[in-house]
Amino acid sequence: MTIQTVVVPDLGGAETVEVIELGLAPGDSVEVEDSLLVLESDKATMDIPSPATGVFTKYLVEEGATVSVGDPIAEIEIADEAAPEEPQPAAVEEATADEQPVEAAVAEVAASSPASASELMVQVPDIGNDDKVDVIEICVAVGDEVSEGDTLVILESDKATMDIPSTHSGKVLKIVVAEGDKLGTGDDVALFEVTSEAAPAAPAAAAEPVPQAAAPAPVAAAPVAVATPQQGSTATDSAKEKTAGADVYAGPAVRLLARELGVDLTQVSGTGPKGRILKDDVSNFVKKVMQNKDSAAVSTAGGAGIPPIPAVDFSQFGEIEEVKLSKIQKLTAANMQRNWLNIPHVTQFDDADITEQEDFRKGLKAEGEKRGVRVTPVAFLIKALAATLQANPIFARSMGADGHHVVQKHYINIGMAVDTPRGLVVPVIKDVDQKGIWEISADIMDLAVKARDGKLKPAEMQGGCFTLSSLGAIGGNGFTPIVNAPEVGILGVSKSQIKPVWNGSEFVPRLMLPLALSYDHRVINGGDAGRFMTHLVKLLSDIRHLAL
Ligand code: CAO
Repeated sequence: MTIQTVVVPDLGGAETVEVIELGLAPGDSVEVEDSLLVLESDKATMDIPSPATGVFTKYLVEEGATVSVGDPIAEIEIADEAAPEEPQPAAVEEATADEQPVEAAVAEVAASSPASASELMVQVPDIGNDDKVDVIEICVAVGDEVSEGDTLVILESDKATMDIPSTHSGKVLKIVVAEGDKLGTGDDVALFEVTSEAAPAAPAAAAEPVPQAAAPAPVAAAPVAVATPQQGSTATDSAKEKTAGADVYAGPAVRLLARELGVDLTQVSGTGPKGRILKDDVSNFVKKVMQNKDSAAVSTAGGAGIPPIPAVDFSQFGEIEEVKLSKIQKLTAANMQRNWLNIPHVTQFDDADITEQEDFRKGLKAEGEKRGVRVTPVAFLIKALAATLQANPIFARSMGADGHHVVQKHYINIGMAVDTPRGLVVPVIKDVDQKGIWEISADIMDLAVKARDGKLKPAEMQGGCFTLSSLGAIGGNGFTPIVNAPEVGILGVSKSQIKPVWNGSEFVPRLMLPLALSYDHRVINGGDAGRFMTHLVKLLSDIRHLAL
């Protein structure tokens, strides 16, 4: 085994840098290219990768120390066959001699292919890698005036994130790459109208050289640079808005982790020096998101820019206890929030005169007892809803997922909200249009019992076209139900009451049933809802129409 000392590599122009992150513990295994520590200048942050596979032994610096090129920073133990033949300093020299500031490389390549006397095509410099790498961010837009050194695009390989800076000041005429494209050394990036004094043919001196992500050297692999927030990024505000991620202050290892986990780094708060995002910040962000997802039912986190509801310590006001939510309650809360936020709701109200219907229903009591079926107003509501849906099929539609089409259902299945000790469930009565009041009443009883006993099968809660939520047995004058997406309509029914109704010559006592129809205004217009409600009220007020 050989102990190998890792030294600070060429810093691409910076004289000294600060040690800002020491992430390994003695005994940690490292693969070649794994990040050993992170250095930071006032322009860039650099992951220092391990030059070989082995075991990390110790750091030779402390966090916060200032180091310069050639300073020993860490030791790793590597198998003898993996040790480089050359002693380390030579290897470093070799590595740094091979390195070339990116800007100079860009200038050279660009100078070789000017598009016209004042136009310049900026190309990818030697990225020390034969493979093409991903364009992860475009940091400028056509028409932007950019200054020399501004980041044009950010490339990312599985080892490094690289800012490709502009070699000249000027105006962006054309961007010839898109996010997700793969680029290699010498590929075109953007066409410029050059306004800087330096002619394209004369490569500009590298004013702010950015260290190049070169191929790993035997001992001191080239650092990988990432712009700090203060760095050059002086592209126009419009470009910044489009590419907010370009302003994110994070090292390549963190960016890679974020990309692997699908984390948008602009959403992550950095806890490192100067707000730098650390791996822990990304992990904590993911944990928080997963916890919110898990308990989405009670999420108080703000979504879509909505400020979160502040957490309050209620115990300061008196005795409290935490009551766990059931799975159904959590699901219901998540679904309600989803439906409320996604659907533009409108609720329309009316009263149906059910005086005669109630007389008829009460007259069915004796036969119902013989049949073992209890007929409640809910059975008439469901029967009337089926006929109303047939007459107004727009309410049996669902919005297509792409927003470009709706789905028209040619079956009539009606969901019925059931209040249970574990929470709200919605079993579905199938093919209601083909059933009579007795059959519907039997279905209501059967499904309500199963719902309260927690014995509903998933298939019994699927396939609804429309939902009925009846609070009639409980009470209330009215409420605005939330649409049960992907359905587009729901009827809320409150408690019937005797009310004085003007019959043209006098007030007469009538049994009035309060109805509230909520609908998805993306699919249903007020006129559609008005026709639906009028039809329903007519059927409920004179159930003879149901037989027609
Ligand atoms: N007005 C006045 N009385 C009504 C009524 C109304 N709109 N609807 C039902 N009733 C009466 C019935 O006449 C019956 O009384 P009688 O036995 O004296 O005739 C009694 O209430 C029946 O109540 P029920 O609840 O046992 O049966 P139901 O068929 O009316 O309702 C069901 C079944 C499953 C819809 C209901 O039990 C239920 O769970 N409702 C709650 C739905 C809910 O929670 N909605 C909110 C969802 S959003 O949070």
